Amino acid sequence: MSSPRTQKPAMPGVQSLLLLFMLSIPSSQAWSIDYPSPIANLPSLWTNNEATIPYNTTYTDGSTIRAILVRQKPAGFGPSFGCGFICTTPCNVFLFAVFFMSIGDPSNPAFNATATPRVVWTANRYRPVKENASVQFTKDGNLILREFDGSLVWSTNSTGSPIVGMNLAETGNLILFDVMGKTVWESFAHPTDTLLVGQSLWQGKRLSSTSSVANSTQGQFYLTVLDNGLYAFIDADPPQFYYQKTFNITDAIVQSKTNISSDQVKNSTAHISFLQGSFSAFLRFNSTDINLFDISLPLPSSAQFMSLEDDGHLRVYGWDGISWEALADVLHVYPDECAYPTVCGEYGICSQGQCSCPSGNIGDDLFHQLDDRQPNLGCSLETPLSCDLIQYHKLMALPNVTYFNFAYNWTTDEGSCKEACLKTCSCKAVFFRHQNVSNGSCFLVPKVFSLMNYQSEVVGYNLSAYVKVQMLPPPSSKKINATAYHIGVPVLVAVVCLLILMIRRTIVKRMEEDDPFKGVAGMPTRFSYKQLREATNNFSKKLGQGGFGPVYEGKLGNVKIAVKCLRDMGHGKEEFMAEVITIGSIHHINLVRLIGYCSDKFHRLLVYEHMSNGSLDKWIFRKNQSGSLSWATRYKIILEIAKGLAYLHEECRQKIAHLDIKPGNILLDDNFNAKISDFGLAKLIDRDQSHVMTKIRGTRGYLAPEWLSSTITEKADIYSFGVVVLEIVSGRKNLENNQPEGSTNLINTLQEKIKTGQVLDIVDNQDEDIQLHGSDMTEVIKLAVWCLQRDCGKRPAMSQVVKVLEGNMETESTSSYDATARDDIFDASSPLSPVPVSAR
Ligand SMILES: *[C@@H]1O[C@H](CO)[C@@H](O)[C@H](O)[C@H]1NC(C)=O
Ligand SMILES: *[C@@H]1O[C@H](CO)[C@@H](O)[C@H](O)[C@H]1NC(C)=O
Ligand SMILES: *[C@@H]1O[C@H](CO)[C@@H](O)[C@H](O)[C@H]1NC(C)=O
Ligand SMILES: *[C@@H]1O[C@H](CO)[C@@H](O)[C@H](O)[C@H]1NC(C)=O
Ligand SMILES: *[C@@H]1O[C@H](CO)[C@@H](O)[C@H](O)[C@H]1NC(C)=O
Ligand SMILES: *[C@@H]1O[C@H](CO)[C@@H](O)[C@H](O)[C@H]1NC(C)=O
Ligand SMILES: *[C@@H]1O[C@H](CO)[C@@H](O)[C@H](O)[C@H]1NC(C)=O
Ligand SMILES: *[C@@H]1O[C@H](CO)[C@@H](O)[C@H](O)[C@H]1NC(C)=O
Ligand SMILES: *[C@@H]1O[C@H](CO)[C@@H](O)[C@H](O)[C@H]1NC(C)=O
Ligand SMILES: *[C@@H]1O[C@H](CO)[C@@H](O)[C@H](O)[C@H]1NC(C)=O
Ligand SMILES: *[C@@H]1O[C@H](CO)[C@@H](O)[C@H](O)[C@H]1NC(C)=O
Ligand SMILES: CC(=O)N[C@H]1CO[C@H](CO)[C@@H](O)[C@@H]1O
Repeated sequence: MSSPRTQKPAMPGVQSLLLLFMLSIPSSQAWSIDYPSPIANLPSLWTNNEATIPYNTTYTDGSTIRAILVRQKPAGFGPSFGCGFICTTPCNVFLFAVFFMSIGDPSNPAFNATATPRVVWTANRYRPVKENASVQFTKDGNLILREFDGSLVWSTNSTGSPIVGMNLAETGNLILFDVMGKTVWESFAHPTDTLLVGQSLWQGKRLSSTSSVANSTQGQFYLTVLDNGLYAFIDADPPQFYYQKTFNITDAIVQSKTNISSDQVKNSTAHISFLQGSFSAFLRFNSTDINLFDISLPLPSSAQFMSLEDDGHLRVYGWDGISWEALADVLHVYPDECAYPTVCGEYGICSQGQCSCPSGNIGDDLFHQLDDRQPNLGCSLETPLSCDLIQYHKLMALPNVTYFNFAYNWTTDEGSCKEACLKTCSCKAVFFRHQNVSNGSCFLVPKVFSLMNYQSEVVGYNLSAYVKVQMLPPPSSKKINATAYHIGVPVLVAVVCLLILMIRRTIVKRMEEDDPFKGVAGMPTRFSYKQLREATNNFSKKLGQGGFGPVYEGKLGNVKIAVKCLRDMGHGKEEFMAEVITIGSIHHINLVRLIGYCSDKFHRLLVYEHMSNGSLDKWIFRKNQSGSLSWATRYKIILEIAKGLAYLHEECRQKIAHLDIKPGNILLDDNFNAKISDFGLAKLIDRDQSHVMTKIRGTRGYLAPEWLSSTITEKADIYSFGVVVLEIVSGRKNLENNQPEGSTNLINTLQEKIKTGQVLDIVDNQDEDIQLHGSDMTEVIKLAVWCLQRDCGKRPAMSQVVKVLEGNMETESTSSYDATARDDIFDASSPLSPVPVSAR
């Protein structure tokens, strides 16, 4: 069946004729679908699923609507309004909304499924709901949205006269009305990011952009009516406006030929209305509106809406019969397109639509682009501003640069203006607009959005712009020089000696700064932060998130590297260097090699060799069998971990306890050789002067029992090694991430199996290797149990473990398998309030 709505009218005249024709047909005859009525009466409950809301349609882009009210327009004559639940792909969360939609029978080829619905009002933009959420129109006359579990998400909270019905008006306004038909609540009074024709924005209310096209959450822009004008702001602390159109109330009163006292003006409220062909501001007093200004808009030929978008533009869209077309950009920001706060990102300078980063005389390297391929994402300071180093803040002049708007409130001279910024840590940039030779207006900016290029001849004023940058303290001994003047001669001799010492130290230090290991073979190389940023392509590919900070993949020449960015560094540079020397001097085939490091005022990074097969946990906890490791490989990995640990514990010049042995810290190279990573870092991070561990460190599930009470030694690693061995053999985690308190962990399970003599039950029983290697597995489990002894004195040394694994020694026969599960050190009753720093 072909229906008239498939025809596209050639001329507007024909269209209106057709419209009349269509409207004269009873809808039940023209369409086979029963659309919901635009009016609902009390009481009603709708649950968000297809069974209870039968009018559902899925569009080509995957968005789905479930409408509870529909204000119908015949297909082909502009979109209809719907009210109900709507989702976009992948459709796991819904908004309760009013939307424009194309209607029709989805199974009918004439229905245009590519015409995606457009949301114009949302109840729950902050908190989308799931399938089976409900919307209820209650007896006391409220509209309430509840999540599927019954929790309250949103309510109209209307009070006053009891409500009897709900109507979706022709304008798209969702209305709750009382028995007299009077409006008690309306969606038009609570706009989100969109205004419809006939809708107003009242003084004090905001029209807020969405975060992005795909994310309905409130974004950073808002349009608002204040008592003196219409403003558009970008949210910051404090918000900065980028558009302003002030009211001339005196003039408006004169124009309106009314007699209003200044008292009445104070009592009045301003609003701006989206009308047919204009965006007009009014002052309302005593239920009369007087016109303040009009911004003219294209006259509507079909449906229109106005939306504050995620780029800060306020645009009008019109329906052209097939899709929405942008008709007007309502805010005429001065001087041009560049005057929007995010057009070039933070610190980006916009010039005729092109973005660049500030560069000045102080040095060319003070800013870098966040993404070389997307200059409009903005720029970031090479060295972040630090309030602790405020004495090294400098202002970098930006010639021919201006800002999108100014809220000047201070007249002074340029020097005082700059000084005020330098003295205030929160000031990030300063603009000075020259008025006469000596004076001008000063504007301090606490957060720098996009900047823009300008020509003073064009804008008609002269401006000086500066952005604040961070310089680094120079390594010098000036302070001592200065004090020497004020001290007597005898003291002077001492001071001179001291000075010589200091200078020597400084020279030595400067050499160290350069590269303490320069020319020492096998020692880690020093890199600059910039080099590593480039090597990692601006830290774009994250390999993982370790307990000490994130790890990124990088490339030095053709060699792949892994760069670990250490965070929470409580230490000074010298301690860091000392530890880097220690770690860098350790070489063993089963330890991940440290290639280099970076240390400056703000960054501590370590550069390691790249291990192509990633960490062991990805291999042993695989759910599917494909790609799982053979028994031979697993055995080899266990032996290699043991060798690496034996080296750290017994063969290094300085004994090193790892303190976070777990599969995530065992890395595999392309031949599945195992290497231990992160060794030496526990000490680096939080051992204080007295060499006592200040926090529980390590990972839940791998912690030895003595963490609660006694001194921590390398024996804690042996316990963790025991856990890792069990995990490798069983293919199971000792403690699952979200395992509830008190449920059985792997060690407890093992203890029970030992009692019944069925140790091999813990081995993944789908594993075919078990038939072939059962006795080897039993031996390895026995070894693990030896390592898991509660009494750390009873655990073997790592060298003994290696001997057992190489077949040169027997596992010491423990009288009982006294393995112990130490989940209880995380009990709430525990006196230590442990913070497992790297728990994942
Ligand atoms: C359906 O809409 C799309 C764009 O939204 C348009 O390209 C297409 O021509 C329309 N189809 C019909 C039959 O109107
Ligand atoms: C929604 O509720 C219906 C009826 O109670 C139930 O059959 C369905 O499984 C629920 N859907 C979800 C996703 O919970
Ligand atoms: C309605 O009232 C509840 C509880 O008093 C409150 O949490 C909620 O923010 C209110 N909702 C609106 C839209 O004002
Ligand atoms: C939506 O944006 C908000 C705020 O910008 C953000 O917190 C949230 O994670 C985003 N949601 C999605 C699904 O991207
Ligand atoms: C308001 O308009 C009148 C006449 O157009 C003008 O004289 C006056 O300066 C204006 N006031 C403001 C505050 O702009
Ligand atoms: C306006 O009102 C004042 C008193 O409020 C009165 O003196 C004056 O004559 C009135 N003017 C006109 C034009 O009505
Ligand atoms: C201001 O408005 C309030 C209520 O809206 C009214 O009671 C009051 O008399 C008004 N004042 C003036 C000066 O109009
Ligand atoms: C408000 O308007 C009404 C009728 O338009 C009028 O009778 C009344 O005097 C007005 N009040 C004020 C304070 O202007
Ligand atoms: C100028 O405005 C800023 C922020 O609004 C405020 O902190 C500052 O005190 C003002 N300065 C003067 C001189 O009013
Ligand atoms: C500059 O302007 C300020 C006021 O804006 C005034 O006080 C001062 O005298 C002027 N200086 C000169 C040199 O004109
Ligand atoms: C600034 O603009 C002027 C012309 O308006 C030009 O002569 C000058 O070279 C520009 N300065 C810089 C640093 O671009
Ligand atoms: C109008 C519409 O498409 N209704 C559908 C809603 O979902 C049910 C169940 O999937 C369908 O049977 C209806 O045809």
